[in-house]
Parts: sequence; structure tokens; C-alpha cells
Amino acid sequence: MSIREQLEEIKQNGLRELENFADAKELDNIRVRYLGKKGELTAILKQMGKLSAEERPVIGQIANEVRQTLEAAVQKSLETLKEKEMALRLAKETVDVTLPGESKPLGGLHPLSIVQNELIDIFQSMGFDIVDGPEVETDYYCFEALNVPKDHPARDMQDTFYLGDNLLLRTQTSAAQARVMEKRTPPIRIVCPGRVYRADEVDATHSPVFHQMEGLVVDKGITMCDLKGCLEQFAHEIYGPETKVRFRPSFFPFTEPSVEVDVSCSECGGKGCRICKGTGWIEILGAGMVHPNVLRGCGIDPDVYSGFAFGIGLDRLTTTRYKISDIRLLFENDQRFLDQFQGR
Ligand code: 2NM
Repeated sequence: MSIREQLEEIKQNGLRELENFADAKELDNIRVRYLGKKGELTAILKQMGKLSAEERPVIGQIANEVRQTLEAAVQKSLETLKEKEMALRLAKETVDVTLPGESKPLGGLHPLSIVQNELIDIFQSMGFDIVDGPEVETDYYCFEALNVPKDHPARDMQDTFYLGDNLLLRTQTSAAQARVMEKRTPPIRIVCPGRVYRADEVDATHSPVFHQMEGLVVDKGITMCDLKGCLEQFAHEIYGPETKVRFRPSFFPFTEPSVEVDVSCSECGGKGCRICKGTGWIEILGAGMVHPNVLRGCGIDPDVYSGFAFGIGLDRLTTTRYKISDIRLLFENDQRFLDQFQGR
């Protein structure tokens, strides 16, 4: 076969192979085999020495043309390959914007927060302001201002967490109310929700940290009737309008007279059951007319003003409402427990 014929054959074979390859690696193999330093075209050119001086430039030109043709074909195949790869990648990475989004689970409120918010709503609708106070309190606002005598057992080291001589963790949110009575002039209508602390032994119904919402109303001419009306209204709002309410005499250092308030058991309707221990009644709060010593100590003249106050324990309200068997569940923050209140 003449050199001319061999060149033509290389060109035809090369072009045919470049039409039909599987991937980038195979394409490169073809390129090297035809156009590389040890490739077929180079091998032919090495035979040029055998040619006559007239033939040599003619064949040389043909060889160059073959090289250029093959190089162009390789270039074109490379581009086709890139296009194919891009098309493949785009197909693979296509985002279907019509697919529904991945739903992230929503957080929920803690059961205590649900109950606290509900109570805040009720008292806010009756015209009460919501007031916060410090959890680290002084002996003065927690006890002295509230007419709790020096020798009262509540002030004992055994019952109260002391942080220093005069600093302690508040045992009731009424400490915040004493601060409000000092600062504002009546009429005062506030509730103070929040955490309180007592050095209790932990069991299913006692925790050293628990929650209260205490209320206070001070104005001219406030009587026990106002207290009864307000707390009856409150009981009807949370337990339903058919709920019966009763007041029993009690004692607190900060009120005189003092009462404890029971509602008819919502579980049995008052017939007596396990929940109300057969009595038909459930105690929900303590209350009373603010002691003149408390008003006077906070700069309010008890001959001009009177007031009533009450304290609601939020933890027992929450555990009975949701049939939670152990108060400790409220403080452990076990996600499996908390998840049950999602969306309530
Ligand atoms: C209770 C029961 C009775 C109370 C008293 C006061 C204040 F600040 F006016 F003296 N605030 N809350 C009070 C009265 C709290 O909790 C069972």
C-alpha cells in the first residue's frame, strides 16, 4: 500500500472510531493511537525519507491535512462528550419545584405554659395587669413586708433557700406584689405569675421549684364580696359555668380574714370520686382581705384603702387538668412527655 493510501486509510479509520466511543477515556485512547508521538500518523511520517524530493512535500501536505482533520474531529467529539455529560448532570440534578416541602416538626408549649397563658387571658380580660418580679428576693419583700413574723416556720432555713443574710429564693410571688404596692398608688389590679421555691422533699406531689399566680386588688371600698365575685368568675371560666364554688375559713399571715376556695369536682360533678377523695370538692386556691399591716408597710393607708389577694398553684392545676401522675414530669423535660402537648 502506498503512503498516500495508508494516510487515507488512517483518516477513514480515525474518523470512524471518533464517531463511536463510550467515554472520555476511550476518546483519549483513540486520540493517542492516531495523533500521539508513538501514534499511527507519526509512524507514517517516519517513512517520508523513502520518498523522492518531488513526492515529499505533496505527501507532507496530505499528512498535515489528515492530522488537522483528525484533530478537528477529536475536538468536536470532546465537545459532544461535554454536552452529553452536562445534559446528564442537569437531568440528574433537576429540582422538581412542584414537590411538597419537607415538613419540620413544630415545637409546642409546655403544659405549665398552656395553663399559665390561659389564666393570664382570664385575668387580663377582668382588667388585671401582668407583673413580673425577681426570683432572687430579699427577706424584706418575701416576708417582712407581707406580715410574716420573724419566728414563722416559713422563714426557717429548713423551708426556705437562703442565698445569704438577706437574700433568698422567693417562696411566693406576692414578694413582687409588695414591690408594686410600694411604687403605685391604688387602684391596683395585678397578677404575678412565676417560679417559686421551697425546700421541700421531692415526691410525686412536691418539688422544690413550682409555679404560682398571685393576684392583688387594692382600691377604696374593696370588700369580701369583690373577692368572692372575682374568684367565682375565675372558677367558672376555667372549670365551666355549672361549677360550684365554696369558701372555707383559713389563715395566712398576709390576709385577714383568710379563706380557702374549693370548686365542685369536675371529674364526678360533686358526687365523690378518686380524684376528689370522695369529698366532691377540690381545693384550688387560698385568698383573703389584705392585712392592714401589709398595706401600711407598703405605704398604703388601710383606713382609706382595702384590698383582696389570692394565690393559685399552677402545678397541681396542670397535673389534674392533664391527668399527669407525677409533678416531677413537669420539670424533667423528657421530649416524649412534652410531645404529647404539641398543638394544645
Ligand atoms: C395566698 C393566699 C392568701 C396573697 C397576699 C398577697 C399580698 F401581697 F397582698 F399580701 N398576695 N397574695 C395571698 C393571700 C396569697 O396564696 C395561697
